[in-house]
Amino acid sequence: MTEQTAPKSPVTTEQFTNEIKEQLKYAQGITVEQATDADIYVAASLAVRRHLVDSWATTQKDMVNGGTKAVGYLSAEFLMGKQLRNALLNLGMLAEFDDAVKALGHDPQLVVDSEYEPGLGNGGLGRLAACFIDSLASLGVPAFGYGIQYKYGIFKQEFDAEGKQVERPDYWLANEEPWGHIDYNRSQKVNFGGQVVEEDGKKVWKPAWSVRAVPVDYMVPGYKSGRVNTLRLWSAKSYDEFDLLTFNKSEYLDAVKPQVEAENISKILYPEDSTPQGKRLRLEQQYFFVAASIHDAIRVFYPGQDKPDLTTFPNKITFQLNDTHPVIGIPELMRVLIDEYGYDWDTAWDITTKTFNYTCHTLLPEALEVWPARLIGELLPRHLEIINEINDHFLEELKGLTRDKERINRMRIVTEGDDPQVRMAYLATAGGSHVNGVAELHSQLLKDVTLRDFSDLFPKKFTNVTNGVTPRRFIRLANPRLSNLITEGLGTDKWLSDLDLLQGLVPLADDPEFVKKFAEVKHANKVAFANFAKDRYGFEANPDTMFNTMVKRLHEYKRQSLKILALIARYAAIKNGTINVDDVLPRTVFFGAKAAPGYYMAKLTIQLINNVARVVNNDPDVKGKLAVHFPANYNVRLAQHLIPATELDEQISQAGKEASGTGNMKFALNGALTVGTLDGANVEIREKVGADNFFLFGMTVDEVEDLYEKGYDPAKYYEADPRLKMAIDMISNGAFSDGDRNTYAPLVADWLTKDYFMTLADFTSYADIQYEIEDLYRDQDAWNRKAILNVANTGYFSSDRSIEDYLERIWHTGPLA
Ligand code: 26W
Repeated sequence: MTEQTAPKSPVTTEQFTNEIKEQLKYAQGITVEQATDADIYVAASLAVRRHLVDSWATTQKDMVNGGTKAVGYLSAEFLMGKQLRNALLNLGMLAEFDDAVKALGHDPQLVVDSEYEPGLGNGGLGRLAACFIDSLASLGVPAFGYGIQYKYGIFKQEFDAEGKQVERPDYWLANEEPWGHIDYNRSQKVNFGGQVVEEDGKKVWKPAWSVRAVPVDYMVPGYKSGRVNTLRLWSAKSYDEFDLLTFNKSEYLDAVKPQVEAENISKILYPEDSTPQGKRLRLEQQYFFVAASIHDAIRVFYPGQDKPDLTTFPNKITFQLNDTHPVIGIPELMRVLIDEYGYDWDTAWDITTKTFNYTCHTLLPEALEVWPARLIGELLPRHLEIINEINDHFLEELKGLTRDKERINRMRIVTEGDDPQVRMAYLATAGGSHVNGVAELHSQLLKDVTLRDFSDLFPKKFTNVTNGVTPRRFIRLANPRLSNLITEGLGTDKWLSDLDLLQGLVPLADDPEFVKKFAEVKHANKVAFANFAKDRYGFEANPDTMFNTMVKRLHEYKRQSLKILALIARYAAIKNGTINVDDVLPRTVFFGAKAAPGYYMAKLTIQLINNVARVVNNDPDVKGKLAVHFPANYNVRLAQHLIPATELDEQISQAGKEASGTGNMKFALNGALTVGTLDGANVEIREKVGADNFFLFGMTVDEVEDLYEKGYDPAKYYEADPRLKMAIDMISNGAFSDGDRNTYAPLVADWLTKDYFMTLADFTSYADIQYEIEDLYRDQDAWNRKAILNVANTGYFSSDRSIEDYLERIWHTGPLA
């Protein structure tokens, strides 16, 4: 007997079928006979939404009337993934949906597939925000996600005939979008530019132009909590519909110019992941959504009050800054309190520092945002004044804490000189109560290196919250076969809201019957992925080979090149007989990665991977032994298909560079083994699953540091390992560029002379561990046993646990009564 605690559907199949028909008829004006899959998708979504509305309203009412502090998660990115099945799961309506859609003569899978995935994020940081709002709702904590409804999300990736990345616009809003509710009556005015003048001894900002921020609300249903929170994404609209005066002069394009410019603000998501461009429009975006959100929170929590007592603001809401992107919120709240509500500096500062907290998501120095003061002054002159004043007060405070002048100087929020810069991470650290990193190692490095001066003087501000992922989307929805097996093994489905229960699977790793079932699930997932890939991308993947995956943004520090070099070395070894063909363990390698459009080396690496795939897959000498596939446009949907089918997962960044990683958690929870370095959350994953159940290789953070100090010479490693030499020589000799020796010359030159992330230094240990991996894989029972132990021991990486840590360590609030 298995205990079923999943929510019970509020409707029967028959009722739901009728609701879909109603929507088709009254909202869409379409008959059942005319309806396409996409029409059914819209109708079903609208029908599902109606079942959430009551809980949504109660949640908001209880939030405002009750005494529970809410969380405002401020994030420039929310990478939500598709909505329909997630809502169905949380309502307990998955089966009713399938049956209703079939009754209407459609295939449920095709209906679900017609949803267009909103790509409102770049990668880890955006997806984490989506997992967090799912967990907040599931834990019943009142929360708002606040962000931007970009008209164009992350670009659609295609490959041209040469294997180069081509970016295409992702105009997701050109499709029917039943989830967002646009609420013109709750819009906010956001001002820009102009000057600050003094009137009656008071500073008054006289802005030059304004934009209307219109909220688009998405319901965020909790799993089993009965709560529905709000994701409020702001869309920019112009106030000047158009300028009649200009229009009369029949200069039509000039007439609509202000409108076009205002609406540009929410037009496109910046595709740079880690290298800030310092672009004016990006700062406009940041201020736009943060200013609208702060005003919105005041409206929500002090309804109808002209003179609210904002000293209570930090008891109403706590704002989490998702990286530095929303940090302009700190001077904005100061400005609102001082200029709009008349508080003095100290009171305003007290309220502000109690309200904000900051999460850092990187270790790369170049990823820490720094804005030229000049630019801030042009766009937000009053904010620049306030930032300078914060800087002055802060320097005074520091003088009381230390006599070390150099240290004080290093900690300046605004740098000195002709072209002063505002360091947003420092502003966030000074202007909030807590700073956290996203994995143990990362938080430690923040304290020891990146924000060392701050952690020395304000040790209590610093804490860690290790990332997590939502088990609803990434196990239950992505991997129903494994979910059913887990429920069967544990005798309950409670694990979906208490992921530590997975521990109960530990003894089953030694139960041959369970191991067999687990192996069957994995194989079925591989077959399913092969079918999906054939259908969607047109390639054949053999499910009887090892499925080995590396999916993440393309970045040098993540070291896709380490994987590709090892792969080429293996290919060469098979071809020239260094390894006997019969001894080769058949492997299928999958890559998924987008590169920032301006990131030359990353794009060249993509081209190399595609061309290695072309050569390898067409070479009869390695047929059946080695295959490489690079499906374009890796996104949440592809993740949901590929992760459950993966057996070996790659987390091979240079130690000390990946803040956490969250893909690593998704893979372990879906029963893949990881080959990885001691970096980010890999460290904790390995601790939880046990060193025997994780393939560790490469240098540690300290070893990396030592090698830099000693002076790193990558060419030495090239000479020392013939496998590496062979791989690099093949690339330079044109083996993957039809004989052209120039194509990859920049990559080769970089490896041999700079190799900033020490790919070559880690090559030997990476190539060697492959033998261990393959030996284990030959013993399928032993492999699966370890895979089960990975599933059983990674319940800690539920985003529910991350949110509980935030509640306890940072937010000091909890579920609604
Ligand atoms: C353009 C400026 C910029 C700077 C930094 C854009 C984006 C960033 C992000 C911080 C990059 C990012 O997504 N970081 C990732 O955050 C994940 C969630 O915490 C971690 O798991 C990843 O290790 C980290 O790279």
